[in-house]
This record gives sequence, C-alpha cells and structure tokens, in this order.
Amino acid sequence: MSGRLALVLGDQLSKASAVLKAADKRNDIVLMAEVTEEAGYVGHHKKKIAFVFAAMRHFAGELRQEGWTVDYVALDASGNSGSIAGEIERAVARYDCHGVLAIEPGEWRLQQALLHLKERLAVPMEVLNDDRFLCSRDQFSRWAEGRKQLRMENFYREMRLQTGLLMDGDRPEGGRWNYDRDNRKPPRQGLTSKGPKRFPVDDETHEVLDLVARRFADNIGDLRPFWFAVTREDAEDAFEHFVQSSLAHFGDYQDAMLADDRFLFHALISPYLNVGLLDPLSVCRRVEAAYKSGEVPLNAAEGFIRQIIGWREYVRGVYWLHMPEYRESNIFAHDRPLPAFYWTGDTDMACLRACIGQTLNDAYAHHIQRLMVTGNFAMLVGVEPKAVHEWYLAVYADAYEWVEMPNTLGMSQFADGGLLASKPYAASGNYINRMSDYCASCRYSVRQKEGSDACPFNYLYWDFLDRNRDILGGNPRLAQVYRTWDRMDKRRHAAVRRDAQAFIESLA
Ligand code: FAD
Ligand code: DLZ
Ligand code: SF4
Repeated sequence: MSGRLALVLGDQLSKASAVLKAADKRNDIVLMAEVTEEAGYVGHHKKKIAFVFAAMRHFAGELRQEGWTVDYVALDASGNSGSIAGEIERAVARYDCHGVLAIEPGEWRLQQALLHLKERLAVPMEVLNDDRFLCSRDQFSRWAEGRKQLRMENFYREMRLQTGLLMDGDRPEGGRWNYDRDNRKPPRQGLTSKGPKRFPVDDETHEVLDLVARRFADNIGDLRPFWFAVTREDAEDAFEHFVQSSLAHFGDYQDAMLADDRFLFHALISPYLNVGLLDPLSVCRRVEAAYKSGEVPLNAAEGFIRQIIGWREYVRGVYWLHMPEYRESNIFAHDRPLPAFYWTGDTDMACLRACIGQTLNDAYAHHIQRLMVTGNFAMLVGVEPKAVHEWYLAVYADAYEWVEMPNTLGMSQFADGGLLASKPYAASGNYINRMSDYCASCRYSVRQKEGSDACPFNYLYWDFLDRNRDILGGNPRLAQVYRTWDRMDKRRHAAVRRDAQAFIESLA
C-alpha cells in the first residue's frame, strides 16, 4: 500500500495550501484532474476554462519540479470518469492509497459530492479548512451568531483588528475606518490607465487553448487573445504592475466606467486570487506598504484592502452560512428570462452593449459594470435571480459560487431581501451617465424621462420601486426616494408604468 492521495482542485493552486502542508512529499500522491463535470456545471466562458486548465497544468509542473509525485488526469485522458469524485475513487484504487486528503471545496455543490464520496470510500478522507481565507467558516458563524442584521462594515472592522492592516494600535489609520465617500469620482476627460499586465502564451498554454477550442467550441466568449497570467510568478508580476501603475488612482476612480478604457485602475487579480496564485493577505500587506512608503494615498490603500479583507471574506461567510437555501432567494418573485442580448451584447443600450461586449471578449468586467449596469438592469426588468446568477457564474474568469452568488443574489439583485445589502443597488440613467461616457454614444437620450427615445433605465427605475413598494416601502434608506415618487403627478406615474411595460414586453 502506498501513501495517501492529496487532492488539489483547480482553484486550490497554492503551494502553502493546507493539503500540501499536511501531505508528505515522499509518500503521498497529488491528484489533479480536468473533468467534464467541473468544466460543464454552467456553460463557462472559453477563457475561464482555458485559464483554469492552464494554471492547473503549470502548477502540476512546478510541484513535480519540487519533488512531488503528481498524477495529472487531463480532460482527454482515457478512462477519465468526468467527475472529481470519480477521479478520487479511480486514483485510490490505482495507487492502493490508505487515505485521502482534501481541502473544503469552494462550492456547496462539490462539497456535497465529496461528502457522499466519503460515505462510500473504503479509506478515510480528511477534509481540511481552507486557510487561504482570513476568516474560517466557523469563525464567521460565531461572528454572525445572535446578530439581528449582518453588515459588512462591522465585519470589516473586526478583520482590520485581526490582521492589524492599516491600524494604529486599535485605531484606524488616518482616524476613519472607511474612505468610500472619497472614492466616487466620475471619470474626467482624458483619463487613461496603463491597464493590466498581459502575458505571452507559452507552449503549455497553447495546448490548452487548442483543447478548449476543440472541446468547448460552442461555449460563449472569445478564447483569443489570451493574456492571463497562469503561474504564481506571473500573477505576482501582474499585481506589482497594478501597484505601481494603477493603485494610486484605484480609490478615486473605483466606480468610473469608460468605453475605451475597460479596466481603468482596477487590479484584475480576482482570477488569480480565487485559484490560489495570489495570497490575499500578502497582497494587502504589499498595498499597506505602498501607503506607508508614500507611493499611494490612504483612500486608495484602504479602498483596496476593504475589498479583500472586507467584501471578499464577508460574501464567503454569507454563502456558507446560508447555503443551500440561499440559491432560492427571490424576494421580488421575479420570473422573467434573461434577455438574449446578455449572450451577444446585441442591444441599442450603449452601456449594456459595452459591458456585455467586454465581458464576452475578456471574461472580465469591473465591479460597477457588474453591479450598476448588467445587474441593475436585470433587477429593474424582473429577471429570475437564478438565471442572473447562472450568467455571472458562467461569464467571468473569476467566478466561483462562494463569491459570485452572494454578489449576484444579494448585492446586485437584492433577492435575499437585505441579508447582504441594506438597500437595492437600483439606479436610473442619471447614475450611469455621471459615472461613465457610455450615454454619449447611445441611441437613447439619458435626459429624456419618457417616450420611445428616453433612456430605459429612467422609467424602469421608478417602475421597479413602484411595483415593489410593499417590500421596499418601509426601508428607511429609500424613504426620500419614495417621497420623490409621491410628489410626481398621476400623469407621470402612468407614463412610467406604460413605458416600462412596453419596454419589458419588447424584451420577450
Ligand atoms: P478590483 O476592483 O481591483 O478589486 C480588488 C479585489 O477586491 C478583487 O480582485 C476582488 O478579489 C476583491 N473584491 C472587490 N469587490 C469584491 C466583492 N464585491 N466581493 C468579493 N471580492 C471583491 N468577484 C469575484 O471574485 N468573483 C465573482 O464571481 C464575482 N461576481 C460578482 C458578481 C456581481 C453581480 C458583482 C456585483 C460583483 C461580483 N464580484 C465577483 C466582485 C467584483 O466585481 C470582482 O471581484 C472584481 O470586479 C474583480 O476585478 P478586479 O480584480 O479588477 O477587482
Ligand atoms: C472552474 C473549474 C473548471 C472549469 N474545471 C476544473 C477541473 O477540471 N478540475 C478541477 O479540479 N477544478 C476545475 N475548476 C474549479 C472547480 O470548479 C472548483 O474547484 C469548484 O467549483 C470549487 O470551488
Ligand atoms: Fe445606458 Fe441609458 Fe446611458 Fe443609453 S442613455 S448608455 S441606456 S444609461
């Protein structure tokens, strides 16, 4: 009998992972497997599959170089069972292993599959805590216990205290915990960024691109050009490039959107963080150091660190606290299908065309594009939250359910009724116009409020609030908005309802 089998999933590509720390290089065998079940549980963007497979193959190569025995089952390998559980069973038999080591998977779906496997496997299976996160699932449950309402800001302060990031003893650096109000500058004329670092494709990645082109020809999205980092070294290089070229402006223009500058000052590191090529805490320490050495202002450093130790950890906590019920969230009982143009970008609305277009090109859109354009629109027109969730899970290279689902169902659709966010992120065309340059090239007029040339967001916004008043009317954060609606005359109300109904029907 040989050693144990150490499972490394496609989003666990970290040398310091719990499983590699617990495994014994001399006796244990690392199992990595490309399987149709993981590649097919939603119709992933071609670039997402290529990124995960290429990063997995490079990681396996690095482990071998460091002396690990790695059994890498490629997608086309003969006998590939098509599932992670199936591959564990086959490998245990192949090597006559006396145990299996794994890390808790990031998605409930796969956790269930591993739990079922554990029951039928003849050898013991140990599932370890994923210590790449700063807050374990148990710690989050303890934090949430007894609280009437969960709010990210309270959680974030605890994480600041726990990590000591941007802390001056037990006080926040600069006297404030949160500099968000400084981080909402509209894009000024002539604003340009250097964009993310792009990497050439090596032979190994070429093979993956050929595989994806062949096996996933009908999946959405452009496979090429492919320029993601697929090794830890390159991912670190991409992050350092961000620190030096964009971080200083990250805070100021975090919410801005430009048609010709898709990435602005965003880091584009979520695909790397989520598969384990970058370590969240190290990234935050580097940003803190950049602030301390005067390279970047406090609002940029704090804004960035909050996304990682605040939002990223918080949404994961909410996901595990509420799964599996969370996926059924649908407080507004929305039931419309996702408009077909979400898969093509073929719409007259310039903002949606730009955000969906770049999503199909790059498997990337930044937070405000996801939240205030595609997400906002889907909520206003009443798309079934599950359909919205499946779209986000498929189209972004960084999408894994633990982070995507709460962001989609909770933050962007408010489908959980306020578990995650204190009010819906609903906005009219005015917001999009202030924060972007999309409206200038749109067939609709953002200034018109009604009629066939009016920006659809303008009447859809009011119609959404009006038709959901029984659910939202008591929300103190919306009191002023409802007062404004009530001050409008009956004719305007009728026009809003008429235009919204006609527009929504035209989508079908
Ligand atoms: P930056 O803007 O440069 O931010 C830096 C990092 O902060 C990100 O890399 C990310 O790790 C973290 N971060 C920022 N905002 C969030 C957030 N709200 N939740 C969690 N982490 C955050 N992020 C994912 O990683 N995967 C997803 O599947 C995902 N789905 C989303 C769906 C919707 C509807 C919305 C509104 C947001 C979603 N996000 C998701 C959050 C956010 O949009 C992305 O993390 C961000 O756009 C990634 O790009 P970046 O690396 O350039 O981020
Ligand atoms: C996303 C993804 C894809 C496309 N393919 C694989 C795969 O073939 N093998 C694998 O181990 N992991 C893959 N992944 C990542 C998994 O889907 C991820 O580990 C689970 O969703 C848990 O977060
Ligand atoms: Fe979008 Fe309305 Fe502006 Fe057109 S006018 S780009 S639909 S916000």
